[in-house]
Order: sequence, then structure tokens, then C-alpha cells
Amino acid sequence: MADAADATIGGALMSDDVLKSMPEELHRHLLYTLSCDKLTEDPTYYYQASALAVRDRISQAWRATKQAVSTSDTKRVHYLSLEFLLGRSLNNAIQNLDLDAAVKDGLHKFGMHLEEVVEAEHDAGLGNGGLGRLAACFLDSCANLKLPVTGYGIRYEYGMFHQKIESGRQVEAPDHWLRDGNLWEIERPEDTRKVHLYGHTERYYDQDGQLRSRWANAQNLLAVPYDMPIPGYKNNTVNTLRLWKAAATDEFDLNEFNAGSYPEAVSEKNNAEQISMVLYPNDSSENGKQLRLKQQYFLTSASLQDVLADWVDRHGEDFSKFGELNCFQLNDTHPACAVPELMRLLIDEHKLEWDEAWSIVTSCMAYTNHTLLPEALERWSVGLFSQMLPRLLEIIFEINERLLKAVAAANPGDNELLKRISLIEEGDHPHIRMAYLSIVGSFSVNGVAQLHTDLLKEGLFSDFYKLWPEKFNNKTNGVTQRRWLSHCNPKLKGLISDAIGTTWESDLESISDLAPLAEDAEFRQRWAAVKLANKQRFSDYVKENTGVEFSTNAMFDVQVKRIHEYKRQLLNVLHVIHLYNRIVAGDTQGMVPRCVLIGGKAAPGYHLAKVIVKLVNNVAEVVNNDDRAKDLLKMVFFPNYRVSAMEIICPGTELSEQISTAGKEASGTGNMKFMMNGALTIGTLDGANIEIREKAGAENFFLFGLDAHEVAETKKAYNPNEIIAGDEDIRRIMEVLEQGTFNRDEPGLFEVLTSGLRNSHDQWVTIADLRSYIDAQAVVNDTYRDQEKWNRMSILNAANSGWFSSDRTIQQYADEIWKVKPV
Ligand code: 26Q
Repeated sequence: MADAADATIGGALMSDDVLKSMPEELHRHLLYTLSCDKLTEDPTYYYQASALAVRDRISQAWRATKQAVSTSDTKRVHYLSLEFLLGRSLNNAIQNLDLDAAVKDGLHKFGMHLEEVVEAEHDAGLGNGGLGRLAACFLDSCANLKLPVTGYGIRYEYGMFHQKIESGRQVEAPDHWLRDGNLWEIERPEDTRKVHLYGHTERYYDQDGQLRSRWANAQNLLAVPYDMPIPGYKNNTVNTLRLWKAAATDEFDLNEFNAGSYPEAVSEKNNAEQISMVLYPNDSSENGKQLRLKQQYFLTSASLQDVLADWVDRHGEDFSKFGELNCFQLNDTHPACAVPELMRLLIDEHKLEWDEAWSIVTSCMAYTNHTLLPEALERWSVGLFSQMLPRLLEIIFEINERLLKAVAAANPGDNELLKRISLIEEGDHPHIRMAYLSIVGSFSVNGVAQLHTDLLKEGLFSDFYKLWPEKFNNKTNGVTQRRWLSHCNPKLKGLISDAIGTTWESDLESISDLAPLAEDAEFRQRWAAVKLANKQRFSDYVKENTGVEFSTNAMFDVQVKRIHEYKRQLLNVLHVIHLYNRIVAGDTQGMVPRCVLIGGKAAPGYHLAKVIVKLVNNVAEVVNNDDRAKDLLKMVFFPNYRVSAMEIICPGTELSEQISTAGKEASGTGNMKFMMNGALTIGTLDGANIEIREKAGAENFFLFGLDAHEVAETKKAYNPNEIIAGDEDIRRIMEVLEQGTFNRDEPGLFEVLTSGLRNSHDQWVTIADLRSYIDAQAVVNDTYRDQEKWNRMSILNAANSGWFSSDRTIQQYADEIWKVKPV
């Protein structure tokens, strides 16, 4: 610790040459910080020593970045998100600080290997899936681009649950990721904020005789920040992710205290601390839980107060430039309370007038939508809000009144329009429409892929689009190539860099230089050799986690993502059953061996998703134990899919399954990770698949299925039973499913699934796309038989993946929404 203190003398930053060589630092941390025998063989200690040594090297750049941002009075961005799905940090930090050789060397001196040591780190699983991982990729790109962006989130004690499979069924276990401590965070108690809940509002006259509202008799709790460093790529920038932990105030209920109920008074603490205890594990459709609303408000209130306190430190109570110099990006509606909360803070605490406050709010809020499913739009009951956040409700009502008045004036007599756009959904149990609140309070509303944005404009948000077309814009998602190519696929990184240099690591567009090499037979061979090695690693990992052997001779066909009806894992299973039927019937001419992997978590309360997990496991059990299928088909359900699993799965994948019902997947980001790693996509015209196909070239993409408009048309007169009856292969698939081939001991188990498929109201029109999917899979099969062709296509996919770097996405956010420049 003496070193860290020495590095700052009299507030001046000094160079960190106090740090010794890496082996010495590891040695010092092992012996002194961790007080362990340096002969220990426990990789956990080596992980900790490495993390500490790397952290020491982050410190200086972190301090310098903070200093640079605070002295330059430029615009800042605050990315508000209930989720940051970071995964592991050590390897990422090592890479970004260019310490790879040093740490490897240092560890070798102790007889340890970095690959083994990094495994000791728990994933920071503070997110459900796409939205949470996107936030993590965005932070990486912001740091790479030296943008003054801070992430704000919650420091959940328990992250995304651990998924175990027992008798083919999902069982959830808690993820206590902080069990062994977290070396990547620093508590900052001096920046603790106070958050209110419950109580009521009252009117009063201030000293100027002005009628004002205040929030009275509220319960207080504390938000304590923990900062995590977000290192940029070899650029001396280290940004900050600030995560809030909830704590009780020390102001106990004095009545109880004096009555001798000290333990009872202290145990009240528990209630407050519940708020940051656990991440909600559903990744769609809100369920109205009180605790979730508390989490949302807790994050937004603490973060806004943080930004305002810093503002007041620098500018006093002059807010005239606040809107111009700050931007809050709302990651979906989860932090939508930010709109009324910033109004409250400006009006109640900083004494601004309504109009002035509203003009600030609407100049600094920006909202990103991540869903096209109407049922997934968040709504909170007015009753719950009035109890928990009474002052916010008042403000929301006032925003709504002003909105309706303005719209009525511009559209006289159109009461239907007023009802449609009202922030309040009327009825016996009125609800607040959080998406509408976000649109009204923001200057920017964006979708996450071109199709998604177009569909928002013509569907879900069409009334608002007509009102304010200028607010709407698209920002197609991206992923960071530093984690999703360089770090997870070191062999491919080496091959690519040998061929075209390393520019692509911070500018992915330059990966297009690979394209001509698709015609180079020798390069194709090296490309294939890397894939083979990655398939071997993938196969070992599958063996270790499931006991199933994947032969590297087979095509590796993968679908990993949350389990959802709209993502249609069921369609994938139907195809596997089709292949199995062909094998059983002896119809295997030209069939390429395939290993199919499906992985993902089901929301604990989503019954149908859990039945799908069970079906995958049961089909796998039958197929994998049938000798006739031995050399042609294998299938597994991969348990506990997470960031660190994707880091092994993605490089070894050859076929990426992106098969959602068109018009339902906002973007998808797994599709991009696979593309960068040279997998070919089989997919529908949905989300970012459309752009992937445009960039890769239609000839390098296996397209099937109805497009979004055709899905809508099909639904008008959908008759799946007729399709089933008229198609011999499909009839046979349904027959084996319905005869109980996969549920001999549990009759009727999959009836919910088969009856859904046959239902003319099946929202996901799975049967409508099945023939086209089977045919596209046959094209995949035939293409794979020509390995030269496959490898050519694979190289072209990676070469055309430049657009899908989150660096590009973030550059667009910075230029078009945030209007921020690098510091
Ligand atoms: C809401 C209320 C209460 C509890 C939970 C939630 C909740 C939590 C997480 C609702 C939704 C989510 C996550 C959504 C999500 O991950 N969406 C995905 O976002 C990706 C990034 O933009 C897209 O690529 C995916 O298409 C989209 O499904």
C-alpha cells in the first residue's frame, strides 16, 4: 500500500516507477498483500496476485483520466443501466495495458500458466443477456475512444443465477460472485448519497412566498458507490463504472431504540440492504415487483445526485449549461425514473422553475429501446408509484397534463390519439407507461438495428414518431473485438495480425484487408487449422461440462442465447429431430456429421422456456444414445451459459443459429460475435441479421423464412395443421414428438409445445418457417461438404464484420446523440 501512497505526493501525480518488475510485484503481493506461502499451488492466489499487480498499473492512468476529465469542462455522458454483464476482468485488463508478456513471464517463474490462473476469477454476471453485455461492450469502446463516459449501475450481491441441469431440467442456484472478494472495485464512501422512499408530498411556501412541493416523512437509505476501472486499449485512458450498494442510514427509529428494541431497530438495516441484493433474472416483460421498482429508482436517484453534486462543486447553483454539458443515456426504460427524478431534484432541491427544469431534462436525456414485443414494455402501477415514489408520481402527472394539452391543441377533437399517447394507461388499475415517459422526456430515441428502428417508427411508437420525427434514430449494436476476437480467440488474432497487421484491434474496419486472402489456398488452410484447434478446445469444454463427446470432424452448429419462444430454440430442435428421423430411416446420403449445441438460461418463472430446456435435454439423450446416429449427429444442452462460456464456444463455432421470428429480435449481438470468429450464419431477416447479410454478401449467409411483413400477413390466416399434413418430413417430426419418443416416462410432458406449434394463433409461426429452415440447413450441409468453399465464406464473414464493432456504434452515439469529443 505504501507504493500507492507514494505515487501521489502533495496531490501531484508522479510516474509509477515505484512499481518493480512483474515477477517482483507478484512475489510481493503473494507474500505481503495476500500473506501466503509463495510455494502455494492454488491458482486463486496467483489470480489475486496478478489482479493486484495489474491493478497497481491501472491506478496511475485512472487518476490521470479523472484529472483530465475534471479539468476540461467538456460535455460528459452518463450511461445508466440496471445491468453490466462484464464477465471476467483480468485478461481484459492485461491485454488493454499491454502486460501480456510480463504477466505470463512473471507467472512462469512460479510455475504457473496465465490460462489456468484467469479461470480462478468469477464472472461478474450483473446482467441477463444482450442488453447487459451491450453495456459492457459500450464501456470498453468508450474507453478505447477516450470518451468521457461513466457507467452507472447496481452492485448486486448476487448476479445472474447459476443454472444447473438436473434430470434434464433447469435448477437455479444463487451466484454469490463476491464470495472471494472483488479486486476490481474501490469503495468510495465519501460519495455516498441519500435516497428517499415512501412518505408523502406536501405543499409549503418558501421564504420567497413561492408555493412548492416537498417529499415528507420519507424513509431514507444510503447509496454507497463502488468504482470499477474500465481500461482503454493501450491508450492510457481508464474510465469508471460506478456501482451502487444499498445501505441503511444510521438514523434508527428512536422510538423503538428507546423502548429497548435495539436488535429490532438494527435489523431494519436488512430492509435497506435488500435493494442491491439480487439481479432480477427475467429478460423481458416486467412483473410489477416492488423491489424491482426500488432498484430502478435507487440507481437513478443516486446517479443523478452524484452528477449534480459534481456539477454544483464546479458551477455552484448555476444550471444554465447543465443540459448542454451532460447527457444521460437510458439503457431501456429500466432507469426511466431519471426523467421525473431529475425534474424533482432541479425543482425541489435546486429551486428551478418547471419550464427551466423541463428544458434541461429534455436536452440531456436519451433513450434506447431494446424490444419489439409490446408485452415487454414496462408499465408500473400508479398505486405502487403513489405509495413508494409519491413526489415522482405528482411530477409524472404534471408532465402528462402538459403533454396532453399540447397534443390536444395541435389535434383538436382527436380523443383517441390522446388516449393512445397518454403516459397513463387508464383502467381499473391504471399504469404508467415507462417507454412513453422516456420518449417524452428525451431528445433522442433510438432502436438497436435498422429494422428494429423502422418497426418502432411504424408500429409501437408511431404516434410519437409523427409528433417528433426528429427524435428517432438508429444505432445498430456492435460488440468489442478486443474481447470477442483478440482475447477469446488468440490463435485467430495471431493469424489475422500476421496477415494484415494489428490496426484492426482498435479500428475493425481494417479487417476487410483479409478479404483478398479468401482466394489464397495456403491462407485458407491456416484459417482452417485455427478453427480446428478452437473446435478441439470447444469439444474438451463440452466434454468436461456435459460428458458428451463432440468429434472435431463434425460441423459445430450452435445456438446460445436466453431461452425464449420468439428466439425459437424449438425450431432448432425440430430440425435435429428431422435429421434423426432421416438417420433412423437410413436416409443419410451426403449427410455431414453435425454436433448441435444449445445453451441459455430460462427465466425462473417462464414455464414454457423451461419445458424447452427439458425437451433439448431429452432429445439429446435419445440421439446421443442411439448407435445409428453415432457418427452423424450429436446434441447437447450446455449448462450455465455465460460470458466466459461464450469465450470458448464462439471461436469453435462453425454455424451460428439466428433463427428468431422476423420482427421480434431487436438486434441480437451473439450473431456479431460469431461472424467475427468466422462462423457462417443461418438466419431470418430479423434484427441485425439483415445488416450482417448485407455486409457479408447474400452468398455468404444462409437465409430462410418469412420476413417481418410476411409474418404479419401470415398470421391473418395461419393454418399450421394444414402445413403439417401437407409435408411428409414435418408430419413425421410432429409424429415422433407426439408419440412420446422423447418422453417415454412422462407422457404429455411436451404437449404444451406441440399444441402451441399446431395453434393457429401461434405468435411465433414456427411451423410456417420449418420447411424453409430444413431446406436452408440442407444447403448448409452441402456447402460444408466443400471445405474450400466453406473456408472462403468463413474468411469473408470475418473480413466483412468491421461494421459490427461497438467502436463504430459508440462513435455514432458520440457524434449523433451525445455530441462528445475525446478527452
Ligand atoms: C424488466 C422489468 C423487470 C425485470 C426485468 C426486466 C428486464 C430485464 C432485462 C427486461 C429486459 C431485459 C433485457 C433485455 C435484452 O437483453 N434485450 C436484448 O437487447 C440486446 C441489446 O440491444 C438486443 O440485441 C436483443 O435483441 C434484445 O433482446
